Amino acid sequence: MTSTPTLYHCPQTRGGTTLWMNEELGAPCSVKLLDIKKAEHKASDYLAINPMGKIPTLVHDGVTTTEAAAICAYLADAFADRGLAPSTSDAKRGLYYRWMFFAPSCIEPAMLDKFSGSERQNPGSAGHGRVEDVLTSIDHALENGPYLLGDQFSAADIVFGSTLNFAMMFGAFDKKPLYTEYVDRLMARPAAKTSLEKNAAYTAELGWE
Ligand SMILES: N[C@@H](CCC(=O)N[C@@H](CS)C(=O)NCC(=O)O)C(=O)O
Repeated sequence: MTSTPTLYHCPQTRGGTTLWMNEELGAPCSVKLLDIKKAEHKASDYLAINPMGKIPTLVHDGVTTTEAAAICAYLADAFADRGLAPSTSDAKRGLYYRWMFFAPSCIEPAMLDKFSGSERQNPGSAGHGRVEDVLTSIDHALENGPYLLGDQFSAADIVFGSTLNFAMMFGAFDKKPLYTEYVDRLMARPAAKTSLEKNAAYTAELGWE
């Protein structure tokens, strides 16, 4: 590790997932706050590193990583001594990747389908298929808890849990006890609480309240 990673963040965005990840690691990243309400994420200097103009973004040693799941996966490996990812020689690494990437590739689009109330014309051609199959898969992921990897908490829980939490918070998915108990377990973690407190402080700093 040759330099401090910079995490571009804004409260009330998916940046909350990566802020929580940063806290689980002992806050090794320098957080750079962007005000989405002032369109700072669409300024030319930010678009130069992330042409999507979206938050979060991580810059480390001159390399830019975008996508909350990719940032969490990258940070888990960059700070491997914190034990938030199974090692590359551990077969559980497959399970870790599976649920880490299931969140943005299946849970998120299923959540959007539920929001829009629109069924896919051809679920076979959509990567996330049918919403009911995504929900069945979430049950399958959680049934051998307390975490996705059993007893081992990992960065996959941060990504998967944050996405599931959003889906319930915004009313896309029903608050089934299996889901709420899992999310409550995650949110009780000291790092999750600290990230929420920091987000509240950032919100005040931006003058949003
Ligand atoms: N695929 C991205 C999505 C990031 C994203 O959509 N961020 C939203 C906030 S939650 C954003 O920056 N929206 C501002 C915009 O698109 O103008 C990820 O997973 O990180």
